[in-house]
Amino acid sequence: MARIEDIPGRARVHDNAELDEYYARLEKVGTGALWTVANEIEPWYPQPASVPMHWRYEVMRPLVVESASLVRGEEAGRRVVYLVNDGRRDIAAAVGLLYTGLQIMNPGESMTAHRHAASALRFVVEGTGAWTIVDGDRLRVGPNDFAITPNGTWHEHGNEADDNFVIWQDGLDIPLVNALDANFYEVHSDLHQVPGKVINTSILTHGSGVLKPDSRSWSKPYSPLLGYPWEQTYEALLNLSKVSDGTPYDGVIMEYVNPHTGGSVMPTMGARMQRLSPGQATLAHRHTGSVVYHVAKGRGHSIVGGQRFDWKEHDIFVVPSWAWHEHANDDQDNDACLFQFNDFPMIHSLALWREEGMDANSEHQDV
Ligand code: GTQ
Repeated sequence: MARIEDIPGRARVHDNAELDEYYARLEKVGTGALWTVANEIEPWYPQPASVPMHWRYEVMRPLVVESASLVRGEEAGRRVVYLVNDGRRDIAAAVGLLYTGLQIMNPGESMTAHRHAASALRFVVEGTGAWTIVDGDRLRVGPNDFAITPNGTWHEHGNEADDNFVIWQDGLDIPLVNALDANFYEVHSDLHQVPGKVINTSILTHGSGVLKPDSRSWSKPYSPLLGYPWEQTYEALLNLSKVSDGTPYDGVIMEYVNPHTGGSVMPTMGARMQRLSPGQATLAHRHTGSVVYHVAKGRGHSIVGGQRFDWKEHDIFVVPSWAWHEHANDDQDNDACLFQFNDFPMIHSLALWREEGMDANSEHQDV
């Protein structure tokens, strides 16, 4: 049944018996009449299948911990509880075309090396001892550190601690790469890489924050810096907070960058960290692009598409494309930090970015 919009310029053909019979003949030869679907496939504004969702860490954590004794990492490949958007069960997306999950590694455990066309990133939630090896570079990561595994890089990871497990959040563009029919997957022929002798080579080479090495040292389309430590990130936010309240919609927000170009860490996904000072509340805005948030620090709430999410440390919530959203730090004494990853680099590179903001005098957001 065509959705009729009785507006000049929109499809407004009323079906009748003659047309129905014509549509049946079109269908038989693998075709259709555009005017029966036009209003649906060309909406006035984005109509995400994804809905705003909030996953509480206190609910997820026991289930994630349970998986550590239910399945062996070696058999699971990676032991992950992934987050499913109610509107995107079909493609394993948390929002839009982004996948996310919580991965747990037992003390002393390691996973096998593999690579794929999808890009991956990690945000460490708890535990010491986590490491990854990305194209031979062994990287150590701790709580609130951010790390990347760009598409096509060999990667494997593990936990070298004796007494605690590691939980980190994975973020991947799997649904995107599958939607583009461009996914490939390979298991490393030796199951493991032989890492270089120096740990954190990429940080030592590219992570000074102010100096970049000789420009011929990097030519790949993603950041040469594989790890972004929390201490450096938080210090940058605190410093910026001394001179600015940030943007009206996000507070103090900074992007993790490719230090070689100043651009996003990977071509498909970007990541940011934002700081809301005690009691700070932002104005609502909306934009194209999908966002997965992780509460790195503090407690507060966000209103996303008219739904209120009261969040605290390690909760995850998502903002679908074009949904109004605003954030508030509900603690009057302590700051709050939200980590996010998003599909903005892709949206920008395809010239699809659009943004609208409420001004301070507007009524509260409508959906
Ligand atoms: O570590 O590359 O959560 O390939 C899901 C698929 C993590 C990974 C996931 C993956 C990975």
